[in-house]
Amino acid sequence: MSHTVGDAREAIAGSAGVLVCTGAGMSAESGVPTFRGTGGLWRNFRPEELATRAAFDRDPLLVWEWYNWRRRVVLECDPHSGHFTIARAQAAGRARLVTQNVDGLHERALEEVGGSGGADRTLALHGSLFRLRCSRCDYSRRDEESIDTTSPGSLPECPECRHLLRPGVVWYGETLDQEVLGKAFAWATNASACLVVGTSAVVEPAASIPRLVLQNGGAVVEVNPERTPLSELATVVVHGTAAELVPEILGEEP
Ligand code: BJW
Ligand code: ZN
Repeated sequence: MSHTVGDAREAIAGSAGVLVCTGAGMSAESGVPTFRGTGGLWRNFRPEELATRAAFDRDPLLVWEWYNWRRRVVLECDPHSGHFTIARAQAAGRARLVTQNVDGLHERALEEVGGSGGADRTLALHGSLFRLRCSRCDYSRRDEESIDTTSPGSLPECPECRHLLRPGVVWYGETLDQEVLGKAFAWATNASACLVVGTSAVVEPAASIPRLVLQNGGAVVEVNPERTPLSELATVVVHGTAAELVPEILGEEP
């Protein structure tokens, strides 16, 4: 069943705050390819073939080439009106954000709206494209520079233990940061309204977050041009895109 923007606004309006959950579709209109859409392939590899520890151990150069390309693509993209609407709601204390995205566009939108109080209202479940971390020890750092992928020997090394640095993201089969995940589950348990934008809702444990909201009596509004496994459970489903619908649903003006 599909609903109207009015239904969505109403489901969220009665709530003191809203939990916003976003996936790759949130950034599609900024120009960032999604994972499972048509633009998700790089050199004919599926993300599941590259976003794993086994792929990195087998061929770190190939995996770094993919991440280098993605970092370059993202650095040329900008947040859109949907990111800014969410950022303003965070800065005003009206929204908390849990994102699966590693592109940093939410964080950039929040900075641009001057939302210093909003940073503790953002959880990035799957890490960041712009963080490097050691494949062996706890070392990590922020980094936006291009990675030298000329040869395996040119890849970045850990200054502490000399093992390879890897992208600071969560790959398939890896556990999420337990503190971050625990906080996300706590926010979901206490949320009376949740807006889910641009996720295929298949990757766990992120996909469980809106289900937890529903189990605790909260309303879930889904925004997506396509149906997902969440669609049959959600309170309100609005078909359309993030840049078009998020400002209409979450914006201050009706
Ligand atoms: C628009 C739009 C527009 C388009 N506007 N919308 C329980 C059951 C079954 C399996 C598992 C399970 N628990 C764990 C697993 C295994 C696995 C998993 O979930 N697999 C499923 C595929 C079945 N999960 C894990 O491995 C997780 N780890 C874990 O649970 O550890 C414990 C454990 C380990 C081992 C076994 C069991 C437990 C970790 C998951 C980490 C995911 N990592 C990635 C890569 C991150 C790094 C990187 O970016 O390189 O995260 S995978 C990729 O998928 C990325 C994304 O964040 C994530 C979700 O994708 P998302 O955001 O939903 O994007 P898409 O492309 O799928 O969808 C886009 C949507 O947007 C579509 O619906 C479009 O229609 C829509 N859209 N344009 C609005 N303009
Ligand atoms: Zn190290």
